[in-house]
Amino acid sequence: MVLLDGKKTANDIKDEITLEVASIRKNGGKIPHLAAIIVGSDGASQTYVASKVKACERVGFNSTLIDLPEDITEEQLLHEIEILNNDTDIDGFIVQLPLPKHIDEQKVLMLVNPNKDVDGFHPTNVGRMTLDLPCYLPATPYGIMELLERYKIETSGKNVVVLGRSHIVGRPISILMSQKRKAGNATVTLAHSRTQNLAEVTKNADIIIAAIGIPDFLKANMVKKGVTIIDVGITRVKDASKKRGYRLAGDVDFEQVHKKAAFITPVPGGVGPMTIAMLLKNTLLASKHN
Ligand code: L34
Repeated sequence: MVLLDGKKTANDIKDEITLEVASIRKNGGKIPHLAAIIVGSDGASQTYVASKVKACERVGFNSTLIDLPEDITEEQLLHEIEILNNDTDIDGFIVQLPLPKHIDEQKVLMLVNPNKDVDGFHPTNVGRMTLDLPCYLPATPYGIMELLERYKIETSGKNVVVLGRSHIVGRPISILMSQKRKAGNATVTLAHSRTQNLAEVTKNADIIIAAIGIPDFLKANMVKKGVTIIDVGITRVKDASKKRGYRLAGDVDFEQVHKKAAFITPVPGGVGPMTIAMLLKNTLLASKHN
């Protein structure tokens, strides 16, 4: 079993970006600038956004954090987005999800200028991705592709089963891995809550990407020997024995499944750090284009 070390791979990518930023700086170019909007005080979201800001500092990017209260109106949030769209120093920005229930997520994401949409969530970028056109790829799927590529895991002609059809992971990764591209050319099955005989489907998979948000869902009897496992799940589960009062649980029962896997990502230290590294990559791209 080989552990797919997302933390190390993300650090390698950050080192590559750091070198590029140093050379941009030396040549008097524009320093990439990422902005992040966070609404409310959800603990996990605060942690992820703080990591994004810290990652910017590490590679030498400028960053701006816009921390808005839970009860902000949709109109006020839309106004903040317009400000970022019009700020010529900001190369790219994200609106951390989820948003409070009273705010229409699609309305918010659709207002983001597609050229600054480094999360790749705007319909223009989703459409361009689907049509194999240049675009910003959503960071988590992009991170998964990069991890598969850097560990030289064969995907061409392989059976890939994606668990979950979310807009930010399941749907886009199923599209990307079916495309003619690096870490692509796979035969993809997108399984979800209505899938029947799921264990039969997953047992046939060479690669399983689990992104449903149910702790320890994937068990050893659902996979074949030699499978590659990408665990996207990251749920905070109450655990009184931990200092923080919770543990981080993936969608995969790691203790069982790792014994049958050829490659597997840990949680934490797998897909999470890759998400952040690829956001930086998109921001660098944006700063070159804009
Ligand atoms: N707009 N919303 C927008 N863009 C995104 O790309 C995200 N996502 C997901 C949630 N909402 C979003 C993230 O940033 C998930 N996500 C994310 C980012 C980083 C990490 C996990 C999820 C991460 O750093 N995980 C660490 C552990 C962090 C902890 O201690 O909680 C890990 O090692 O997995």
